[in-house]
Amino acid sequence: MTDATQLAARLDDAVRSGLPIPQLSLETALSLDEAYDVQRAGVDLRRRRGEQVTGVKLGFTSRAKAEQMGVSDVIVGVVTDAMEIVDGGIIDIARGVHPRVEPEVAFRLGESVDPTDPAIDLANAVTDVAPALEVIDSRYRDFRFSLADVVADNTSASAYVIGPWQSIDDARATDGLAARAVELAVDGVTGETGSTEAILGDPMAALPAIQRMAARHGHELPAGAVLLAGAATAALPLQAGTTFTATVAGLGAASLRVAGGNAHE
Ligand code: OOG
Ligand code: MG
Repeated sequence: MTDATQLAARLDDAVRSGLPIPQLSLETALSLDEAYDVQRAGVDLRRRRGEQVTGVKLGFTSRAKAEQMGVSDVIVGVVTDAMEIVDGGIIDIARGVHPRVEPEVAFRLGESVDPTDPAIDLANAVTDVAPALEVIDSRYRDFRFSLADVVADNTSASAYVIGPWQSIDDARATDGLAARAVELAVDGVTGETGSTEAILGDPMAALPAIQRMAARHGHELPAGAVLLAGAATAALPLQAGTTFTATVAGLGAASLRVAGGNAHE
């Protein structure tokens, strides 16, 4: 077994047990490229269990998020069908370590794209856009990590909810996607507010970033893939018995009901 496979197995055990582990970087010097190898090995484990990759996600596209977590670089991770929850669906937090939720913007690809092809502009392959919620759940104790740690941990990806899709052309025709108000509400009460501008100045800017990162780190971008552009506000801890709703002005809302007892940490 390679180191990457071993490290990925430790993270995968933490996902499945809900029990946090110490940061890998405390014991193993991990470069960013090695961290992406660990991420890939973890996704391979999921694939072998029958999960299918549904898309990719960007992390730390917003300054509020980067400051919340004390890091400064954009990162990319992978989402699978096992992480997808229908809009208005239920998540059981008893399964998680210390899950948090954040409001996002999601894109959908109408055709498959080779990110390494310099002639391709990923934005031209996007057909739809939607409001979304992402559940992040670091497998590290106290939700603390270095950039390499969080990359190895598949960027804390845990679950996601996509609200109603609408045509990207229609959505952009009315005022573009930048500077749209974003709200994360808890049982209908405003929790966090922000703007889509927090996502690299304009969520459309997430697309070249995804293309660049996917090319560099070997992520695939097939037709139908979901692209999560990153959070527009800081994340809130999931609480059992509550409903979280992300609303993006002009795009609508995505919501998630939280069931279960306490998370593990
Ligand atoms: C890493 C994931 C960051 C985002 O939208 O910025 C992320 C984390 O905060 O644990 O998903
Ligand atoms: Mg996110």
